Amino acid sequence: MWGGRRKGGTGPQRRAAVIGSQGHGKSTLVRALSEVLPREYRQPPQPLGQFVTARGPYQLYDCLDPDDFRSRLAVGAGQLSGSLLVVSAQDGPLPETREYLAAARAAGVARIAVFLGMRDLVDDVDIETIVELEVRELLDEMGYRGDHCPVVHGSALEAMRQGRSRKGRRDVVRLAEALDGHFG
Ligand SMILES: Nc1nc2c(ncn2[C@@H]2O[C@H](COP(=O)(O)OP(=O)(O)O)[C@@H](O)[C@H]2O)c(=O)[nH]1
Ligand SMILES: [Mg+2]
Repeated sequence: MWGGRRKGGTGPQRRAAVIGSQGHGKSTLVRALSEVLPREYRQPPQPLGQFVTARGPYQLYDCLDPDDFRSRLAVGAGQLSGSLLVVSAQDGPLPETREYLAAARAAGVARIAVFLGMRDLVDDVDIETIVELEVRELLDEMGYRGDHCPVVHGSALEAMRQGRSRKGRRDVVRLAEALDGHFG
């Protein structure tokens, strides 16, 4: 009925905080995941921030700023499977990116997955490669093993604009697969 080719899993719910500098596309990515994945994984439409992957359901928490993240961590860091770090490929990591990672590290968040977004605004693939290296270096510096964290490139806006096209869906599905692989 829902048309997708993939089957949603029935494992336990995973929870992840969506972190990253203001304006880097966190809320847009949350919308794209909630919109694209139910169609892909043959699930009924889901509320904003929820979707189902091959392994099972997800609940995302879209953080407003590092203080909001810290207050969420204070009440439930142990309940998080990990954090999804959003970095604009156009701007690269900013001081607020670092502040979020420091807060995650301090609260004992074990796993970080990265979405390197806004690919549609970058016309030079070398820029994307350099920004990915910068993000991995920052992760290392902040105590996460940068070379072990998945980094998925894409554009949340394109995924929604082209929600029914293969190209638009591909990166969002890859991100879902990376979350399954990294967060368990
Ligand atoms: N071109 C482009 N714009 C984007 C993309 N993702 C988000 N934006 C825009 O960037 C701005 C900030 O996005 P938002 O999701 O609110 O960022 P947040 O502050 O991290 O939640 C908004 O105007 C979005 O429409 C993208 O992939 N491509
Ligand atoms: Mg936002």
